[in-house]
Amino acid sequence: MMKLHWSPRSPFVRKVLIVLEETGLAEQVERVRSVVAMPLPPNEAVMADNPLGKIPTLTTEEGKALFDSRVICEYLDLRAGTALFPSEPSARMDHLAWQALGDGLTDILLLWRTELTRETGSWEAVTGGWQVKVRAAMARLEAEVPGLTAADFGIGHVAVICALGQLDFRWPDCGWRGHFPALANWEAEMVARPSVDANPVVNDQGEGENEITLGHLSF
Ligand SMILES: N[C@@H](CCC(=O)N[C@@H](CS)C(=O)NCC(=O)O)C(=O)O
Repeated sequence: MMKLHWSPRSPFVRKVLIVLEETGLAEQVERVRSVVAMPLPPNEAVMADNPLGKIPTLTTEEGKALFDSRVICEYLDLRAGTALFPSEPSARMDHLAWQALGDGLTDILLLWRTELTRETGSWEAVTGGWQVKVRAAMARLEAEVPGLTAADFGIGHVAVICALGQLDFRWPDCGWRGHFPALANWEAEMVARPSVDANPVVNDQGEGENEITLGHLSF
């Protein structure tokens, strides 16, 4: 069995879970619930497999530890012989670019949330910059919808879905759908896909903690 350090709250783990479903490899992975967060001391069990202490981290049957989500997803795609990372150069670059945009947006959302929980208050100059970048990233995604719609399902779609899922999870009232209607329609189609539907974000800890971020992100 492969082993996956995972959490049902993590957008980057969610990429791997969707890819496991798409590749038919889900049954070959033992999931280990691993709690990590930037303000917490590094998780020793994760550190034993990944010196960066981040999830997802996957260990193969041969004991090789793979990270990060991009590497794990490509490994699973290669192993299964699927084409979530297409080999045709133009389609491949499209998907890698969408993945970079989706992952980059997710990175900002995770950092922002961490900054908002800082006891001494958040660094307004930094969060102000993130606000501008999140708006710009969402506008770019709205413009990418025709391309996303025309392309075969792949890693780019997975990364963008997980970024939007993180936005909904931590900023449920930000109202992005009203500002980016094409993206909202596209996302509604994507969440009906069985691999995505089977892997929603689940908050298994921290009831009520969303209140921390309400009102800080707007479009
Ligand atoms: N680039 C990484 C990012 C992974 C990441 O940031 N994971 C978060 C959880 S969603 C994490 O492990 N945070 C704890 C930390 O950064 O110490 C990937 O694609 O897997």
